[in-house]
Amino acid sequence: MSDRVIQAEIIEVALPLQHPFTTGFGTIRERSTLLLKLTTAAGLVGWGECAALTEPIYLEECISTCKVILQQFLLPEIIGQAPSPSTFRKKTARFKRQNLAKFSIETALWWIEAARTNRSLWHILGGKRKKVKIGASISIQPTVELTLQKIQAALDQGIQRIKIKIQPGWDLDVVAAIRQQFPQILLMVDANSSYTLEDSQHLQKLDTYSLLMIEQPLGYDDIIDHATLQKSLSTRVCLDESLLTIENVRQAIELQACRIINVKPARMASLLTVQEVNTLAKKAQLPLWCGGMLESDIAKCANLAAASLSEFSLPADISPANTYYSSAITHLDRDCYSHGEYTLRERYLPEVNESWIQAHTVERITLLA
Ligand code: OSB
Ligand code: MG
Repeated sequence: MSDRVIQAEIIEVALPLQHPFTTGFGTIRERSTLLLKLTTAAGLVGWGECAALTEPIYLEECISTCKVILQQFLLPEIIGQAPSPSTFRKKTARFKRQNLAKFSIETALWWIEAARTNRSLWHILGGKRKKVKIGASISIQPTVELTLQKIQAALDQGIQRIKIKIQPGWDLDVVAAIRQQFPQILLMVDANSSYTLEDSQHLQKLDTYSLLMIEQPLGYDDIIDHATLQKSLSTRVCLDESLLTIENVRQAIELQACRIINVKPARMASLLTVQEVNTLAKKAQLPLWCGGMLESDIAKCANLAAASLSEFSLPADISPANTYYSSAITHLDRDCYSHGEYTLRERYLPEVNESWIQAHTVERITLLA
């Protein structure tokens, strides 16, 4: 690409979250997200999204730190230039982590390339899957009864895998109740780092419920204790928070710290890294699936691209917008979603509703070449 980026806009938008979302790391009451709009000299536009939450409770990045990192360090590397995603990854490798912020720019660069060639993000990434099945991620509810109702509602909408959030005090009883009412469903739990190795015996009790996996039970930056825990469980451990780089993934595989991986493209900083994870997972015969962060449609397009790769065999946390929000930025769901799955066409980029963005904007920062 020789078409230079001449303008970058960081747009903080308040997403219309319908219900608080409670997990082992805390409660998300309001969800803002950072959208990134890049414009080239030829007038092409690329959209990206930084999935950081308002507070640094999932990983260390949050909306306010990402604004600073984008303005001071990452965007100056591309403004006035025409980098490819791989040049961008190389140029910014010296900045430690900042994966969610980096990913927003990389997505926008892929988006520009998709717009230039009139293809979809998943098509330019080389994904072969034509359909992506989705699962539901059900946050910690006030009661078991409400959890059962939410699961029934998701199943009624064609969703084929249920994930519930667990934490100490909200685990065995709720799982037992779900299994009693829904003996056959694909069921998994996500602890978001709320246990320690001392809870091993307690977590072993989950082994009797035929769970698809237990996601991130231990420390958010741990691999070693997860390897110890995995040896004591028949349920597969899945890592999320701990895997930020291709080296993390290789080490987790070598240490047998997990038997499934939740790939969040934003957490890995790059769709190129996601491709590399796909290659490693294929060699190790480790199933992958695409996770989510309550993102808007912009990030969902990048996540769908990841989920189209060969090893992403399990349902994704890529929910239709109305699962969490009262309205959406594009018509992605109308165009591609039906009854528990997305259909991936070769030529499709959603049109971004800029008046929706305008109406939900909290702050807009413009950088010019
Ligand atoms: O751990 O997968 C997680 C949401 C925010 C932060 C972390 C996680 C989640 C979810 C929601 O589980 C998944 C989704 O976007 O549907
Ligand atoms: Mg998770």
